[in-house]
Amino acid sequence: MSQPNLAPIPELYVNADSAQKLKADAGDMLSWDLSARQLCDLELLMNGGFYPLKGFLTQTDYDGVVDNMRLTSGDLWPMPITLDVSQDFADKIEPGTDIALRDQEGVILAILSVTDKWSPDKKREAEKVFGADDLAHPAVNYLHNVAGPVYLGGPITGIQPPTHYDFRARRDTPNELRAFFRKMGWRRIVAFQTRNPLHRAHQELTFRAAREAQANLLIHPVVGMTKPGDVDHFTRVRCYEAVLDKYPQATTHLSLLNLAMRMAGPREAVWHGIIRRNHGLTHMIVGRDHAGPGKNSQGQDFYDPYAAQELFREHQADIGVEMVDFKQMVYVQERAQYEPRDEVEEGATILDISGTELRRRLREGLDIPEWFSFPEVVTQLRRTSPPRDKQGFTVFFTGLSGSGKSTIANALMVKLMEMGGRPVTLLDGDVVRKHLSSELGFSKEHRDINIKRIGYVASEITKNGGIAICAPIAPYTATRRAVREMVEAFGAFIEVHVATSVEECERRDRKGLYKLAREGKIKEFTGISDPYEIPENPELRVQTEGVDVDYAAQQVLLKLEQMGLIGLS
Ligand code: PPS
Repeated sequence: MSQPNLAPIPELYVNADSAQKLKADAGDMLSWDLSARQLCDLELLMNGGFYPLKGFLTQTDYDGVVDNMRLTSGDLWPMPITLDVSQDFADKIEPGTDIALRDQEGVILAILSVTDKWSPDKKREAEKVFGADDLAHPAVNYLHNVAGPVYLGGPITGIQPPTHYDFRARRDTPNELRAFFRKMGWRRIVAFQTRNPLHRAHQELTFRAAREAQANLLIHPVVGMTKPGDVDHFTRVRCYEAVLDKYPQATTHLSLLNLAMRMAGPREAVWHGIIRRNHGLTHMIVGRDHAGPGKNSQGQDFYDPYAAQELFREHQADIGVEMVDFKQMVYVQERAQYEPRDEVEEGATILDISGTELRRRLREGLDIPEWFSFPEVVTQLRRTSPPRDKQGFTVFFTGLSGSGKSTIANALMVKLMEMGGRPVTLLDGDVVRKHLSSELGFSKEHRDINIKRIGYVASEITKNGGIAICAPIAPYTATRRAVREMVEAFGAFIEVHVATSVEECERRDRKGLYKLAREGKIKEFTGISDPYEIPENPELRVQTEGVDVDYAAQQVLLKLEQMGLIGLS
């Protein structure tokens, strides 16, 4: 196991001449525009990273993977790699059809020869693969709220890899890495999988792990998709590059992996192992709570912290990669060095900074000591994480028509502008409908499009350090959640439920719309003839009955202050 066969691994690409011809043929085929996650999956399918898969899973392979992590061939494979599509698209496809798979710019990357089409039981997939049908799990949320309802399966013919403009020199296919290892004479190589910046403790533990295994080290961070809220990969790669210098020369290599993680803990660890074997690695570091998704909706861990190591150990022979135990390294003040926690005597002073504490210090611009991280890494993190009161954010008001959203939103906007510092944009329901969504009506589908447009604009404003104030009705929980995710990739999202009752809105009837709705002259009117799903956990709920607007706006300001988003500076 520890002497790898570094011969090339099969890829799914055709040669350049055939690719040219296929590309021309594919122009006439029905085509599917791949999502960001599907694009990551396709790249690893085509370049052999997902060997032995030859395409998106067929239904029988899918069933085997979901039930017992086995393909019909008997090979171990823990993660469903499926092509989810919309019902509309699926209705146009019959097994036997070839479809063109395109990237987000429309470039044809591959052809999928569809052999299978089915509507999966998503609840079963969630329970079996991710351990619970709980939306707090990012992959379960993706499964229910992002992925399409129908899966297409079949073999892939690869035409060209997706193009990456960033960090090209640091991206390697499995065969490129294998060639590199052959050239360098590396035969025992430990992989370190990560989605976080590396600090001194990580550098120490990876270095030790490689030395103990008498192996070289490959820092193999995921740059495809990681857990929502993670540090973006641009920042992380700059951090990894800074840490690379801290290893003895020519022992360690950095390569970026365009994987879309699922945060599936034990199954994910096994999957990561197989992917590393395909990249020519012999060992992999598996730590406590490997690829853990955090807490479930009951506030408990999704997986036992050692379940990933256990499952990996159980399948180690099939994976073909040896697990290297993760030694927790701690800083011992008396000796001013890192040591494995289990070797430190009682009474010694151990220093540590948790992830939460680190984020707090970055947010508040506080000191991050050199024993904890390398100054170059801290500089990079500070560049992308300015203190909270300098970051962009979105305040998202939701409530019935006439509940007072726009009035409070306007008051809030003026108060924030008075404070200065960041640009403020108000995306009011009526204004958005006039300028961005004038062609839309009030069906569920149209409302969702409208809200997602608002979410997109708000996320761009947030990304660029501004304040977006949104004030649509936004009656559906799932759509509000989708907007939250879009925004939270770049900054804070504060959902404010303006909780005026329908009776009170109707009594006020400022625009005379409730009267018309009662008379049936306006159809699908929220609260009267159309649903409004009350937010369960908004950051703030404001009452407007018997309260003046100034007070309501003040409550929002206090909340923003409490969250550190506005301050005295
Ligand atoms: S949604 O559901 O979020 O897309 O709605 P939104 O864009 O915020 O709606 C903006 C205003 O449209 C008026 N209006 C209606 N509201 C609800 N249902 C129906 N059928 C409807 N038809 C027109 C209403 O005045 C909303 O403005 P506000 O500011 O909420 O009173």
